[in-house]
Amino acid sequence: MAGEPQADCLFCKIVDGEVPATVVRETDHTVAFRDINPQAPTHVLVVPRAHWRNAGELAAGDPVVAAALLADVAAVAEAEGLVDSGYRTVFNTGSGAGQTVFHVHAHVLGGRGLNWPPG
Ligand code: IU
Repeated sequence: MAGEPQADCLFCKIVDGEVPATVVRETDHTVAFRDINPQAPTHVLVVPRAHWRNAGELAAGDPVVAAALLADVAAVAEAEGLVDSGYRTVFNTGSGAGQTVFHVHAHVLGGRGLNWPPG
């Protein structure tokens, strides 16, 4: 069921501390940790503690947590010193767009020039 922990979900396990990660920020609603395969000098993932498959399902199912997650993206960017240089926030949605972990996560990327359009 949406919002419930999923036994086979990697990010549920990171939220629970069952799988280690380099956590940079935690709130009641969210956890932020460094991506294991960074695509930029700073690459942090921000996830809700609750399991939702993608950003749309989170926003529809729990808009308070969706808003908290976006606020945490800004807080991570501030803490990582990315505000002046700029940063990118990405939600890959669906395998065709590169989503590989089906627990919604915001990628926060910065610390280098970022081209547009993305690949
Ligand atoms: P995606 O948008 O679902 O493709 O992003 C999943 C990310 O999770 C991806 O950038 C991976 O490098 C990252 N990741 C991780 O940080 N730790 C892990 O143990 C695994 C994947 I597996």
